[in-house]
Amino acid sequence: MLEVKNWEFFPERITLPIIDCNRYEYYGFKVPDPALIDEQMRKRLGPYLLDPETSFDFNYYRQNYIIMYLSISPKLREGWTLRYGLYRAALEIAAEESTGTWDPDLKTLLPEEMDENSKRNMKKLEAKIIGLNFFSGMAAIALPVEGFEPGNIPQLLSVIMGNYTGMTSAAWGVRLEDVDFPDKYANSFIGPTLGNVGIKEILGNYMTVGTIVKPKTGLSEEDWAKAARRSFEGGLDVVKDDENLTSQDYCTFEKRAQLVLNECHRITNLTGRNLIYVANITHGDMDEMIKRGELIRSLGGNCLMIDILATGMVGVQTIRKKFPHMILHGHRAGHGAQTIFPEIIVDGQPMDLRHGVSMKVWTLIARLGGIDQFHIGAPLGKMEASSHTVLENMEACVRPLGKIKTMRPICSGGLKATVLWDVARVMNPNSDVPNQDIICQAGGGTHSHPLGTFGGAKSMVQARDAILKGKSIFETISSHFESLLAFRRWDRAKYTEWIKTLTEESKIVVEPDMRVYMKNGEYSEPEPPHLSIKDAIEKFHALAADIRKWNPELAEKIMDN
Ligand code: CAP
Ligand code: MG
Repeated sequence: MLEVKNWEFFPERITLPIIDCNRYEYYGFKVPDPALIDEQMRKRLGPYLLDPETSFDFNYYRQNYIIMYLSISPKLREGWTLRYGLYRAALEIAAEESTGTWDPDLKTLLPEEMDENSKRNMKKLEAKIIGLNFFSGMAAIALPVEGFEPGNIPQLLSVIMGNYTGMTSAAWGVRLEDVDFPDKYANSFIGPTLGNVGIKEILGNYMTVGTIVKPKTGLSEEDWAKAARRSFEGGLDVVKDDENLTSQDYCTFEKRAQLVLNECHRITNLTGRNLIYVANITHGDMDEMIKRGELIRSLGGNCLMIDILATGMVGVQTIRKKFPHMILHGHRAGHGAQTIFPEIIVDGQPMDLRHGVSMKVWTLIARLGGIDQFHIGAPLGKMEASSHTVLENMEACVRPLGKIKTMRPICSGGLKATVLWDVARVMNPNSDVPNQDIICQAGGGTHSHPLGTFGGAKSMVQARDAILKGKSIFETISSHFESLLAFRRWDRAKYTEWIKTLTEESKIVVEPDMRVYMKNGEYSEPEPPHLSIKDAIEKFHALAADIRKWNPELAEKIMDN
């Protein structure tokens, strides 16, 4: 039997809209009533209460404090109301993450012994509870920006994802939902140096399509480079190392990089296209990471990848500083251990065990750290439970953040050509116009295509180009064999719908397109021919059975007499 102990569930779950907004207002915060605080609590935690004499101005806090928006399941003691427990937990967190500790009545130095600087600082550095919402169980805790070292992400994380996350004396579950950074603090970071705009200048102003070479482990350097070549020749803009491939004996970094970048240069010369090889320089030794970055740069590469959670932000910040002209690709492997909480149902009611850190916050951290393109999850993929979290992450890629540039969002994980129309549409929360300001990557969706890597790459590019030109799925299936096969394998429903639209007059393509993809999709050789259905069946026998099954009327006309 499921038993959930000591976890307070709050009836309301507030989800912010996908726009930059006043988070304090949208989360429904109110300055809490000081009457809720008893004398005992005031004595212990009084410094972290807002001064009731001063009127509250959110903008002042917004520009001078780092504001954490936390969901809290407070630990309650006998006789405490939920309100009291929430307020107390928030105050305990404020004390822990600023000037206090579990017994904040510190006597390290008596006031008369303390110098004027310490006295002033103690006052200035107090965190404040600026808002509570008793329906959603949330607290807005403002931490004075002076408590943070400019440009130091690990120090930032040691506070905003700090001790409080495990302080079970105050709360059982606590989740950092969002953060506001004052502009002056955000501006102390380098941020993306190319960012979304810089990447588009390299690749063009449309959806970027790419792949992760699969299988994840096992290919030799030569075979890896062969897969990369086929992917690039098929038309993909980006080919990347998988997150767990660095420099193992079976596929060393140096040899792989040399072979792949040779292919890149050859294909660029041939096609006029700019290409990106995403080289995974993740390592436990900073010197080695820098060495690998320098190798890529010396080989004419333009992109370095870091598994940001595994490596840590020291790695990201250092590489950002050392390689200002290269694209930094951020992989988020391992984020789920912090960002995903289990969904449980108690008495038919879904309950939120909110704990950890939202992916949106990690997206902001990656951006401050200097990542140019970042994995944010994908609608219709294998990783995300909801498209909404992907959109939230996208918002964090682009929301105003001082002078920090915007990051290019990467949708990846379980994608294939067949879903790109929907992905592009879902990724624009404001209208039906597809959002092409994204990178879509398909590993399995490229290399498991019935025609192999080259055909898989073609199918991705066909989808991308169709979306760009406003071409429908059915038109695309009819005019490209790679797309037809992709739908036949991965979206039977759409494929059968298409079969039903075929008539005696239809013309379709059932021959692979073997042409190397040229700049702007302009080929010198002719495209594979459009054939009548009768002729198409002769070339692609499986089509006959499909038509018999789903379009018997047509089958009767063209096959059965
Ligand atoms: C995708 C991928 C990426 C995921 C990570 C993988 O491969 O290479 O690491 O995209 O997820 O190993 O799963 P497939 P996310 O295309 O074969 O799924 O982007 O959500 O961080
Ligand atoms: Mg991967």
